[in-house]
Amino acid sequence: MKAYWYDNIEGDQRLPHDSGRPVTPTDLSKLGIICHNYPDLSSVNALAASRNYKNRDEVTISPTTLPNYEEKVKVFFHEHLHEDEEIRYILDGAGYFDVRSEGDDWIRLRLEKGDLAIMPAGIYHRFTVDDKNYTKAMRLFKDEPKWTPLQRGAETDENNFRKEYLKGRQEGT
Ligand code: KMT
Ligand code: NI
Repeated sequence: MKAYWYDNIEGDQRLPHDSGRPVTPTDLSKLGIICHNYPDLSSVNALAASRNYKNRDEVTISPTTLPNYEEKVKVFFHEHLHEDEEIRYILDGAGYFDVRSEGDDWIRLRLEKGDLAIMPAGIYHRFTVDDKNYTKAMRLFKDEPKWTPLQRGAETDENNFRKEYLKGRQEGT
């Protein structure tokens, strides 16, 4: 995993957009994000069990495996939140998760094979493949798959999961 401030330069979302300014794991933990590198599934299974995760699926994001590929790549990149914590484990390939900082700037996480990220409910984020157009990921859900993306807008700013997230970030919990 590599984390850095997004450069905010217009252009292909699949390019690195690395400003050259790094973000530390401590910065990420203040946002409620936890990252691990797990070379095999046994560690993922242990983590999922310890957090009471009951469901998972796998998605291969590539032009040959995902219908309407280009459309989906755009949709994943719309800024959104979920009302549930999400765990993503990269099984193969790589991808970028962009998350909003406290000051509402973008931080980019590059996740490669074996990288796992836990993102809190209510954090604004977006996802993209890189220029190799290949991300195979496991998506883990606490209960029923409830990972509906809620696109950012006036309504999501008032969402209770969003408010809880901001409260926790404030208190450092
Ligand atoms: C999300 O929540 O944005 C996603 O799950 C993106 C696809 S999984 C790599
Ligand atoms: Ni999401």
